[in-house]
Amino acid sequence: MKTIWRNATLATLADDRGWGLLERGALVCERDQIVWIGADTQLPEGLNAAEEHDLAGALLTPGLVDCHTHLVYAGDRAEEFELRLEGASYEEIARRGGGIASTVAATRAAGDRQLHALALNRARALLMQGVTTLEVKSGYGLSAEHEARCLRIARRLGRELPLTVKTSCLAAHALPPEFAGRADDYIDAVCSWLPALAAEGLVDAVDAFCENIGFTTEQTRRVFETARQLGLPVKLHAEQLSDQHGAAMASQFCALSCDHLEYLGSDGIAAMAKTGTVAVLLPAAFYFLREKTLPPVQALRDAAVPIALATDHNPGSAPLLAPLLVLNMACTLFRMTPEEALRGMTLNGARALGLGDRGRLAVGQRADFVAWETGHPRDLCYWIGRDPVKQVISGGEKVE
Ligand code: DI6
Ligand code: FE
Repeated sequence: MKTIWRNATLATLADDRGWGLLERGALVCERDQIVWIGADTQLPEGLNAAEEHDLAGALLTPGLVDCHTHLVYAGDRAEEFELRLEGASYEEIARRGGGIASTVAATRAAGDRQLHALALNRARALLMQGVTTLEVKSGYGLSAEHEARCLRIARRLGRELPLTVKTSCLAAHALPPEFAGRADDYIDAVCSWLPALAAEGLVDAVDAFCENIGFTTEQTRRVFETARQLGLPVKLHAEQLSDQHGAAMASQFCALSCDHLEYLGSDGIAAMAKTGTVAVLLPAAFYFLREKTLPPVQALRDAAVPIALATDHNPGSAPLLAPLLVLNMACTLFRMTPEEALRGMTLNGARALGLGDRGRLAVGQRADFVAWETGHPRDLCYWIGRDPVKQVISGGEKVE
């Protein structure tokens, strides 16, 4: 069954550079694939399409790929946000049971239905804003049982909503209270949980938080060795608050991506360039934590490291469900060009998830795209708080 989408300005991102603009363009889909793309006037005859949609001059881009989110959690940290503005330090808040630990406690205490409903609402909000591929991390369960529960919920989202969900196991996110003072024992435990989680099909990639306040490079390496034995790809929260040389270590495991990277040094950049590891930048966390050190965008460009962008949605450092705002922040805060920003949340976001079948409008690509009520793709990075989505199309079908 073929479907025609016509009378649109296509931003294909099909070439290495440029928007790949095609005015008065059209595309033809068969099931969940793009099978033809070109000028509206050149649509092949006798297509015998089941449906034809006139997009009335809308802009058409690839569906957005949000390649880094922590979507499954209960509770929020608004009180902590307020306390900090009233002068409380991060340590004081942690001593009162705040920080990641409070989200872990709230997540463990939440019922299955509630935890699922919360995540489903968040995923739906992203979908309605153009996200057709979504990565979801665990990392607020921090026990075999609770990590599995969070990953099962993430999987369910992909079955219940018309979007693709890729899961990452981030059990090595923080030290749970029952392992206080025993980080190495906790890493042993994480390594022992991974085979069963993988066998249940819950893990598309393994992630870790390599940081002063997270896990050391050596502890992270042990988690990655287990991932490698299981044939699972890895990604890493690296160099967010300090340079731990995590990106260089992760590159030894041919990591799909290294994420955050404000403190990334030249060793990490060279290593990532060699292995084709994607740099995932997260301007919302940079903004919310009021970071001062910028990620080395120009050095990443110079080394031809692909740059992706994501929301990093989480209750502690990025409580936002606004993908286009992230594009704007990447331009204003990181001085990325609008084209780099959109490529970052489409093509390069897909690469960060190991997906080569999406992120561009081209024959053979998955039929995930968004029709926007605007004339030029740079507009998506420019307006703040406007909702230009006209229609989301996922796997060749309209999202209602
Ligand atoms: N880096 C972050 O910014 C989030 N996790 C991480 O590894 C913060 C998570 C939180 O504060 O709940
Ligand atoms: Fe994160």
